[in-house]
Amino acid sequence: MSKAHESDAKTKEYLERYMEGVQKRNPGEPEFVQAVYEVASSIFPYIADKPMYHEMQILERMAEPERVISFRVPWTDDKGNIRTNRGWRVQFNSAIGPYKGGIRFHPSVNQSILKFLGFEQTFKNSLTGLPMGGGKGGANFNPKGKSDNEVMRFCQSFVTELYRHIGADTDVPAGDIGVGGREIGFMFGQYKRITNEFVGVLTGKGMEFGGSKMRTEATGYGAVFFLRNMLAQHKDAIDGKKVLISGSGNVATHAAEKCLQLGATPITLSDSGGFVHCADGFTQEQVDWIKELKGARRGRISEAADEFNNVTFHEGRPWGIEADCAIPSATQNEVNAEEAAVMIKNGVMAVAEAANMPCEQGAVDSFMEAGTLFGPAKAVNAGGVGVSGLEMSQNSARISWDEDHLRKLLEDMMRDIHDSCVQYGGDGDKVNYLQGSNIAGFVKVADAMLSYGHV
Ligand code: NDP
Ligand code: 2IT
Repeated sequence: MSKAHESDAKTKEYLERYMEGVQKRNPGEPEFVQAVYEVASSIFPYIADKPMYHEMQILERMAEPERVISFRVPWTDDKGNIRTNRGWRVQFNSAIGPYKGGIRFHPSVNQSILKFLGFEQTFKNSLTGLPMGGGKGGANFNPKGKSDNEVMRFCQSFVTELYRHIGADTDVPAGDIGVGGREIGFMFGQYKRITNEFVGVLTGKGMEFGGSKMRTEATGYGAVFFLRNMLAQHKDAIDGKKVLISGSGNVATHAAEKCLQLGATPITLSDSGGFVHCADGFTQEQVDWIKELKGARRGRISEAADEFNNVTFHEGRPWGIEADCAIPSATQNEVNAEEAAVMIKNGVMAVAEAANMPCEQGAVDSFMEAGTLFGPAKAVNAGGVGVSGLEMSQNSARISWDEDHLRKLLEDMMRDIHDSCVQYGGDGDKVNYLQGSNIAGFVKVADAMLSYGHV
């Protein structure tokens, strides 16, 4: 066996042994194990000749959250019934800054999902270049069908426990699925009331109380900037590309909007009931209508097909429609290996993950094997938390920057993240963004952990 083969075999053996340990220590947490595998499979080859990271057990420590807080959230519905949900905050890694990451309200939320999201967030936040650690929180609360007052009472009860664990220099939550401007307002109001402090403890706030311009748009816009940068790196352009988008929430609608601004054609959007297809490409007016439908009106995406003659509704997911690019923007594991094969066959040449871990491992493997340009979530959707970091800076300095300045900072940040991926993943015709983003995110956190000793 040659020296190179021997070392590859050893790396594979280390990875397998490591994953056995992760699996054993986290029973019943498949999403978390999936997220750790995705990162570890890039990092083990990278650290094969860097014994310090092994000796200091950096990857073992990184896969263990610093703290998981789980708590009861009692609230009263409009009929006077007492309801009980479970809330969590996973404070994953504070090596490079206060814990930072969103809060998700969805009936599917559990510890595995929040640990996967908190783990991913650690590397994503590192990629932004800003001093933010990784965290995530949420509750198995279903906001669908609840009145504004019910949502307010839930948010107040949630923060009545959460407030003691967060703080502007400790842990700064934001939105995620099911948590937008309305929920952040209720949570910030309750935090301020309990603590008697007006500080930047949450991001995604309203403009009247310390929010940042461009935060609402940042994730979707940033994802499309990243897609444009991937295409440009490979001597192609986004202009004229037909794009499949899933989801119809904050991320998906702003991704569609930025596609339109850059000359691309978004042809699908979806929700948990199915997808809508517009072969002509959605117009800005249609995207605005869908924003309102899925935002303030809290309706179903199928209603778009009733409203517009050139829009059709279909059950299932949009991945069977022919297109050039795809931006999955709904939720985790929404693209499987079979769907990836269909997309590849149909000519999809670039996939940018705007949701967190939307592609199953089998789908990721298929895209990598087929040579599809594949932008992983931690790089593609980092613009959201990136502008959250800028909201924290503005809050600390008690200033607010104008929209043009923030738009430029977002665009520059997405370019720098792209360049970091190229630096660590780019020795061939095609950049390996998976490897690039994992290694670039890892190095800063790992080196900070090395400096701290055994903590
Ligand atoms: P929203 O709550 O605004 O929208 C979520 C969208 O995804 C809705 O269309 C929803 O449909 C759909 N969806 C949610 N769960 C499922 C499911 N199980 N199956 C099918 N469709 C589903 O969330 P965001 O747009 O904020 O978040 C979307 C993704 O982007 C998530 O993965 C999130 O973690 C990620 N993300 C968000 C950031 C942000 O700044 N908001 C930043 C970085 C990543 P329905 O209405 O039927 O529930
Ligand atoms: O997944 C994510 O990066 C987010 N939901 C945004 C987190 C944030 O703190 O803005």
